[in-house]
Amino acid sequence: QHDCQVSNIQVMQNFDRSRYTGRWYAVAKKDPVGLFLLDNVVAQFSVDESGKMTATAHGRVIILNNWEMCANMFGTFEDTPDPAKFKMRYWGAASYLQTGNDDHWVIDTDYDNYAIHYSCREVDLDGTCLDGYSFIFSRHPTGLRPEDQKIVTNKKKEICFLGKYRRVGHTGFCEGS
Ligand code: FEN
Repeated sequence: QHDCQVSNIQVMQNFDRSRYTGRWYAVAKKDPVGLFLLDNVVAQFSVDESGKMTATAHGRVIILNNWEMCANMFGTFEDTPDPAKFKMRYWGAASYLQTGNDDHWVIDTDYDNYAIHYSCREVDLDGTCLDGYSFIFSRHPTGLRPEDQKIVTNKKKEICFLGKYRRVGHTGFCEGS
């Protein structure tokens, strides 16, 4: 499972969505092609009374005329036969924000410290990912614990995104939004 085939990527076994709820700070991200969130990305996952997963996320964006904004995004998740693989519909609170329908896979998490998310938007003819994005999340705004860093590095390798991540800064720009 190191051939970079999207169909061979291993996801979290026995994913427990209720343990995944709450606040996650993005500490690193691999960007997709096109518009995205720049930094200050924080996600909040919930599970409603019927068991459906939903999430909100915010992050800094720069819109036309170099205007800095905080993008407030919403996502609803459709279950699939694999408990760690979802389809996510997302949209923004503001009309200029893009909407979409992406895969949302949880690659690995210990629920209490780190999580690795993966989304491939376009699979190439050879079965590898041509356009995708990924977030490394931490429960701690200060970043990953040293003991989680090697786990995360290994998973970045397995999903073939090693070397494609950028640190996500947290300056408080989106605090209270
Ligand atoms: C995720 C998990 C929690 C819920 C959600 C997530 C995904 C968020 C996405 C955000 C996309 C943002 C875009 C911004 C945009 C995985 C964290 C929902 C996929 C597309 C601009 C920038 C500049 C401009 C217009 C719009 O549209 N940005 O002029």
